[in-house]
Amino acid sequence: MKRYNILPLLLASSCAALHAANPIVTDVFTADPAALVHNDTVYIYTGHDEAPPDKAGYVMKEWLCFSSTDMDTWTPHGSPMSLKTFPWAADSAWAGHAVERDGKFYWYVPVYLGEGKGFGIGVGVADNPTGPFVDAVGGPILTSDMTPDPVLPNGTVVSWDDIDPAIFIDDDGQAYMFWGNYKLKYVKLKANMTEIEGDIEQIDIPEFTEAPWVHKRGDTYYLTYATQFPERTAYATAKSINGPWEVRGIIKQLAGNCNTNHQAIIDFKGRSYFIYHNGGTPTGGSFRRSVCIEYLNYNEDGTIKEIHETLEGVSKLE
Ligand code: FUB
Repeated sequence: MKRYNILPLLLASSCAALHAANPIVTDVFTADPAALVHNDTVYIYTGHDEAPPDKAGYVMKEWLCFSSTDMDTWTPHGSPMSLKTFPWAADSAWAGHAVERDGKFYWYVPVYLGEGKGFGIGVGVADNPTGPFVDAVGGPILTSDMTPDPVLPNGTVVSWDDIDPAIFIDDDGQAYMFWGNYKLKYVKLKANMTEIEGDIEQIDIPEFTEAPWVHKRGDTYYLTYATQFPERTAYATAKSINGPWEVRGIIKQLAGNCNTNHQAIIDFKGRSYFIYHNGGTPTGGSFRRSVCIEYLNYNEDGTIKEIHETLEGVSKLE
């Protein structure tokens, strides 16, 4: 497989590259992928970067959905959820995560709540994976005042710490929400999936930045996350969802032309996939991102092999 660090230059200099599998969508900017497998179909839920090329900041007002049965052809399903779905949200349709439970689809998203209120997490609900989703609660299920704002070594107060929800449903049916920026937190969800239950716990992961994702393989829990800034992807493992988590190292280096990485991990038809974003289109960048896919492979001892960004991405499934 080809490896690269300067994807935009490669794309700009090669017509063939424009037809490569990565990024998987090139007519709109897609960021912060979450993925869900349902009825032999992969659904990818993304944010929608709409910043103009000269703007150094996110412009994100809605979320997008795409599906595929072969990991190659991606069908767009438009925007099944946006800031308008949550009238109490002020701005910032950032990184969400959709899951299925008892025939309903729940899409958890962080949004900016307004001046002095930081970020909170809302949840949309739908009867099918492509929506349309409606506000399940009529307000956030988690607000910034439920957690202390972390303070960076330089004194900056992280008012945006309540972002990037990742949902994990354990084998016993208990659902958990992990989230955070700078400090990682988790809490149980009630069976209705729209209320938190019990205490919010903090997990001390050195150099945790954001973008948690939890999955399980055998009896091992894997927590992948963005570390440092610009971001690499690292992971930790545990034998219980409540930890302790052992940091296992970096599995993916910096994203091409982008300071964030935001991964999702799924198994589909016998292979594991690592879904992330970079700034890999000719006019892309940190605020104009694009979703890509690579294989995720494990060593025999269960550790994750290093992942490299490629233009080819993954093969079409027959
Ligand atoms: O897209 C906005 C923010 O950038 C997300 O919430 C983070 O994960 C990072 O990708």
